[in-house]
Amino acid sequence: MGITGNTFTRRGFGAMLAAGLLVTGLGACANSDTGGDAGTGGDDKLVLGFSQVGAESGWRTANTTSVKEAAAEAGIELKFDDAQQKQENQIKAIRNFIQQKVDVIAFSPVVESGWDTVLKEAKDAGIPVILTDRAVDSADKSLYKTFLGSDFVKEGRLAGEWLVEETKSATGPVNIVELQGTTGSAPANDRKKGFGEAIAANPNLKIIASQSGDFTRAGGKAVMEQFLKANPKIDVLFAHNDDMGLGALEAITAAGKVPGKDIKIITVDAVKDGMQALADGKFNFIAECSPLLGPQLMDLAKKVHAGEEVPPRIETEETTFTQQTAKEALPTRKY
Ligand code: GZL
Repeated sequence: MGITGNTFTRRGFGAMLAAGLLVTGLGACANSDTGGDAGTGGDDKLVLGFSQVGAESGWRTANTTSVKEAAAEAGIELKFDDAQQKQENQIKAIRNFIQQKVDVIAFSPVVESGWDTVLKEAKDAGIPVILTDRAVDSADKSLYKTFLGSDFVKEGRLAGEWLVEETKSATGPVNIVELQGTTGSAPANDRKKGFGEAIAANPNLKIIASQSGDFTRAGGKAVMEQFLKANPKIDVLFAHNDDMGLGALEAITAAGKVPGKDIKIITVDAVKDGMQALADGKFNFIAECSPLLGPQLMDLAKKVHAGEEVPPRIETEETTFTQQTAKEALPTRKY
């Protein structure tokens, strides 16, 4: 049966893996003795291997909670791995899931490229793969069954469109600095694309600096400190997620500037801390990116395991928030 329903992080992974492989080996024999399908738990539970990006942001924490709670609710045995934002750890975890003969593999690819080899291994092992949250750039669409997540280009575009409207009466240059997400990741690539296309509508809007803060608060603070030192006139910050925006708040305040007024701040996600900053007037606009993918993922896992056809792409419903609508939404916010 293998490591049943336990979650394990990278730190304890080695010992757990050794123990797990031993138990799995025995379990596999037991499974083959019982004639059960490879990978199904002793009580015929669907076994889902999930490789998570890491724990880099409030969004990721909420996403992990959604996946774990939904697996428990669905009676699915979840094998969960935290890759600590390293692609090599995700590849190792996927290979471990293949070795354990799980029924379905799902993962949020930390970056878009470099997955074809391991996804081919899963396909050759007859294990269907579901992409959640982030996408891959594989040309071979047969390597995974479906993608469940957001339209990141749209999120960037909505952020840019708000700024175009907000600055339509500007008579001079509006200097923008951009905190990008993890280099090479789908959300970073696509949010940058959508935002850049939208602000082209107003020639006064100029991105004067753009650098990755890796989706973390510490990264956002460190890069914003550099931006502030190098650029005397910054009018707007576009951060690819709330957490980098929250880190940047510290740098902006330390530089004696008023966030939300001297420097307008636009972010993506709409997690609770970001919504609080928006309601408090420190942020100016947030494009939502829902982390609550767990229930849909479990439904998809059951369908692909049963061999049912599923749509190639399933996008989540999302909205945007201003300072006023954030105040209204906060009391009932789920994450
Ligand atoms: C987006 C997700 C991003 C979030 C960040 O779907 O991949 O990663 O926007 C998170 O907060 O770190």
